[in-house]
Amino acid sequence: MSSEQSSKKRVFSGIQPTGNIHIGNYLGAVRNWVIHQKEKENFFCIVDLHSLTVKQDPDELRRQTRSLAAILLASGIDPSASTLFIQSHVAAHAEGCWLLNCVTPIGWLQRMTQFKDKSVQQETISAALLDYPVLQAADIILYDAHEVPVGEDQKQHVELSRDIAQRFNHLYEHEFFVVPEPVIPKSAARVMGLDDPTAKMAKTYAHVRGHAVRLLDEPDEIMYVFKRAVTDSGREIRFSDDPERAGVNNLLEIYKAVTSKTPEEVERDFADARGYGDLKVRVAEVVIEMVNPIRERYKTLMEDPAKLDRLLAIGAEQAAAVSVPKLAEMKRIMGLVLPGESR
Ligand code: AQP
Repeated sequence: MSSEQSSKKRVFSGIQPTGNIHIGNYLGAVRNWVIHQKEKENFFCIVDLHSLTVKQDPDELRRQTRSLAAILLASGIDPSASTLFIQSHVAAHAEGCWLLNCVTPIGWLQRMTQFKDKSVQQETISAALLDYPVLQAADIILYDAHEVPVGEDQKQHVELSRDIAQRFNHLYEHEFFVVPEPVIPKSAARVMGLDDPTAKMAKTYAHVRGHAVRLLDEPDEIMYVFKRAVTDSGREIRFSDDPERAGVNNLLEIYKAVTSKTPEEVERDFADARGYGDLKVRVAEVVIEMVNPIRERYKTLMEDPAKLDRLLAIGAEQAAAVSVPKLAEMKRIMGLVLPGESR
């Protein structure tokens, strides 16, 4: 590692290779990874082990894992500035999770909102669904990450990672883990469903036409989905926290995030709009302009799967070079005998 790299803040963030990546994932997380990657030392992880917490079709999971790698690269993740890798390629994550399980009170996990939400959707709740945030804590703290750029829905999990890191440090009387901070964007931290602006846009429902704009959607589809977006019976195009006006607010938030304008500039842009129909078309246009080059680069990247695999193998090696020694030291602190250790 160069001295310039080592003085940079370390960043870790992950994304699951399941469902269709949508503009919420992009604006809430991935785009911010890309924008700040040159200023930081970054580890971006395709968290396939997290995907297994609910049942997956094995062939589909394999296909989506490689496809997500191509989407992230097409979105601007630069392998010379960021380490991009697949979680299951670095066994330290799963082992670290086990060790952290031993210091995590179960009540902390039972309180997690996502566990409560997702467990009601399952016939059988896997132990892994409850344990998910401990694996996430291992993902983050094995890299001594200072910052975790995520959408608002992941804030609670990152805060739990902080609690787990602090608990380990306290129990073993050692400032061993860096205590990470969630970094939530000012715009688009919680993009809402276009068919239901009271619920978060979610990968699980991205196959339902009208719910989400997926990053690989063609322009016609994007226009169609925006034109059908749920709004209200009014005409006023202004930001608002009135739940009745959540649909218009969501469209304005998306426009604000895509164009990086201030709320005042956004409202000024729509001062001459002829009703919500006009608003929807204009928001669709800026989103189409944003995703078109990503979709084109994605197609090119998918033509060479061997190259993608090579990049991911290099990423896994770079990630292991950081997390494997950290795991070994963690084991030593906890009293495990390391292989070949004679004392
Ligand atoms: N609607 C959203 N708005 C802003 N950010 C979002 N993120 C997810 N949804 C939104 C952020 O995207 C990153 C990757 O998310 P993930 O892989 O953990 O995805 P997830 O939470 O499984 O995906 P979804 O889309 O939320 O689907 P569901 O809930 O159906 O599983 C994270 O940083 C997340 O905050």
